[in-house]
Amino acid sequence: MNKKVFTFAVVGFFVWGSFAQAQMSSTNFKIRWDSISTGGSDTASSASYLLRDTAQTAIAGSSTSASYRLDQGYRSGVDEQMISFDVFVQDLSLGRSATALSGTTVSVDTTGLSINNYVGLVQDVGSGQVSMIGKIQSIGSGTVTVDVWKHSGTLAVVDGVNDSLYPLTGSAISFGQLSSSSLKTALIAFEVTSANDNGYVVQVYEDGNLRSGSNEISDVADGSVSVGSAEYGARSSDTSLSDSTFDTSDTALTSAFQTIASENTASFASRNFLTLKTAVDPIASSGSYAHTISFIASGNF
Ligand SMILES: [Ca+2]
Ligand SMILES: [Ca+2]
Ligand SMILES: [Ca+2]
Repeated sequence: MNKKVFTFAVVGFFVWGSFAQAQMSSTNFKIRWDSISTGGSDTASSASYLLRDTAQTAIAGSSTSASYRLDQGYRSGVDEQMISFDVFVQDLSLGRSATALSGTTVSVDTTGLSINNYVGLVQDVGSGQVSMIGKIQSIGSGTVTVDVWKHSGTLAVVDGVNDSLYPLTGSAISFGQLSSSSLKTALIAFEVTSANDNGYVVQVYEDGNLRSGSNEISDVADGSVSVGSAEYGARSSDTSLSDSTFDTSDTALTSAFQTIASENTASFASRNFLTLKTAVDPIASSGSYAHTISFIASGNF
């Protein structure tokens, strides 16, 4: 049986802005504008522009003391953040067996885990796996509790057999050795906060096929990366994509931008993940296969 060594480099693009001042938020909600305008529009837009205009309130402007600054009036002083984007990569070397799941609490070895780490919980690791991601809110004795699970419509079930929790704290993915009798998977998660009224889109592209010299692992073409076939592709947790097939099929990564997640409204801490899948056949050439995947988040205007 041929064994193949695969390594991947994954590069995330980060877009940052400063947070708005005039807002109230908690863990569960954010009020983006919390005063009443005397006129204007929240959502004036054309094909190219978005404008939040207002007729000014009677008492408006800025006043300061030694310790405080007060900006009065509807949207006064707002330095609006438009979009933030973070990418979280599964560290395959730090997986640990998950033995039970109750709501958002997983029974697991907590060694090396920290509050605010993003984690992936994977039921039945391999070709039929069911995955979900969350952000650790608390750590107990042999348990971690996440804020909320994001999945692709199916909640993972943990029976303690072949179920694992992985920190999403990697920067590159190393699948290790592949064989024609199994396939390997890896999660790349991302979180977007977008103030755009029309939401955002996340796209992916590759710098070329998964390759070792002149040898390549074929892009999946039949909608499913299968054990024993030399195929490589990915599936998104976003199940309602209108302009790609990542929501319904294992889909090839290409050098063109392809949509893997989107929202059509302003979104706060919106999460999704891509599941990479790779398999080899018995006659594939041995080697160290690699490529680079890039992600970009853009606002919809
Ligand atoms: Ca299981
Ligand atoms: Ca490709
Ligand atoms: Ca196939």
